[in-house]
Amino acid sequence: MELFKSYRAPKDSKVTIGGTAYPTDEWTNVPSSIIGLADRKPRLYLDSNHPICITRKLIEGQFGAPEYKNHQIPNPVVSVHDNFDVLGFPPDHVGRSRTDTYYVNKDTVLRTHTSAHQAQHFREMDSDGYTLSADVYRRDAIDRSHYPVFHQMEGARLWDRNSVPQGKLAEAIWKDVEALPKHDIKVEDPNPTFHPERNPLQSEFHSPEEAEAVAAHLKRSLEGLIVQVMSKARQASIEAGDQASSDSQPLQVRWIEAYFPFTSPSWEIEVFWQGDWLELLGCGIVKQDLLNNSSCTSKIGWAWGIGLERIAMLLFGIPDIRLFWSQDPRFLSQFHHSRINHFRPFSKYPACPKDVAFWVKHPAKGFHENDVMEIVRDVGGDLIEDVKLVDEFTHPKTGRRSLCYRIVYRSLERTLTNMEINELHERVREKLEGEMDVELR
Ligand code: FA5
Ligand code: MG
Repeated sequence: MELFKSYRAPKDSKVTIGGTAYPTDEWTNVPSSIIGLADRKPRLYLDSNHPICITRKLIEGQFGAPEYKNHQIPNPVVSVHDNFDVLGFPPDHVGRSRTDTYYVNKDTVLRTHTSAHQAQHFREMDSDGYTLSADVYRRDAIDRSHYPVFHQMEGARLWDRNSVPQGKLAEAIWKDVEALPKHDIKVEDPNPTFHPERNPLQSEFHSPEEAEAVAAHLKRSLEGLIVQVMSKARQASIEAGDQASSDSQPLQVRWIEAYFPFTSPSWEIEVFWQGDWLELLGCGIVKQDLLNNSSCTSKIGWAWGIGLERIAMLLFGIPDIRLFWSQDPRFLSQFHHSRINHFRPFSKYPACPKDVAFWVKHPAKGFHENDVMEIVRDVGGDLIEDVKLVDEFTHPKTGRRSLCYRIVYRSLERTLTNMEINELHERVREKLEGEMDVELR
């Protein structure tokens, strides 16, 4: 894997993504490394022998015709309006900040989620439901399950009040719930379907019975998917002769309450994986305002957004999200369309942790951890496995804050030399000092 080159578009210039040139301005913060990934062909989710594509097709199989239409949307450049405004993100929502989102310019971003296409698809929908898959972009933490470019699939299912006799909507939805396949895994779900403060019913628009029915359909549909994923993953690990994992405890799955500006109530599903809870998806009952503004006034329904890498990691036993971008034949040659098999690690090369500590010079000016992440990623690219805050203190006299980050360098493909790690680390240090308001210690 090639090292990311650090580059920021100069003001009054243009940036080209997918062959289209966009004017830049003081909002622009898309580095060329990210544009390189956006332009990679074939796109991972359209490359039939790639685990991301195999995963997409598996999920599409669970949410397929005729009930659902399956779409893919290759161009990642969307308006701020579609990514945030239409979905009801408040003006001060953190998701909008330049520390979290890649801006092409003031009005245009690399989509941060597939929900950016919801309103348009509601407007144009000619089936009961749809899925749409795409690459999405976020300035985010760096670890085994987070990457600045990843893939999501959005799903939605609506019911039309006008297609059933008055007052019979909940009953009609329950009929559809009953028609879904049943399963026997235990899913922890300790919370009520809605809660007045934590997870409100849209009582202005939906009766409790209607919301219960939609929620039941949403949860049963997604649990069906998880059961399918778990059984395929298990079978793959048995075929690989991985006795430890095939004998092991059943995967633990739980529902937790969540918040999204465009659904209420909302939830997330987590599974216990590699010793920790891993979030797979977010979902909820679509805000009626959004439907009303998208020519769906008489409809009610649910939506979800799944992280495809997270599902693929479970399915194929892939331990590190960076692997999906590997061009190494030892990775790519292991996967074949419509086959779920367990990943055979080619080798675990040694990790090299290095710390960097600094004073934040003017805390009031705003310090954001994602800027640290971006600088580290810019210098080290896929040679960075993990970045974590390991120490933090405030000087008792001066009141200054000191932070220490541990950067774990590790290649997925070879052993790194001390010299090259030292060189990378030195460049990280220089860039932190040059570009952020910090003083190295
Ligand atoms: C969303 O993006 C919502 N749009 C999901 C949604 C859709 C909610 C429709 C309601 C209705 P969230 O930020 O939680 O939610 O991301 C969804 C999933 O993307 C996560 O559960 C996770 O599986 C995956 N994900 C998020 N960030 C990353 C990342 N940096 N790397 C890899 N996967 C990620
Ligand atoms: Mg989430």
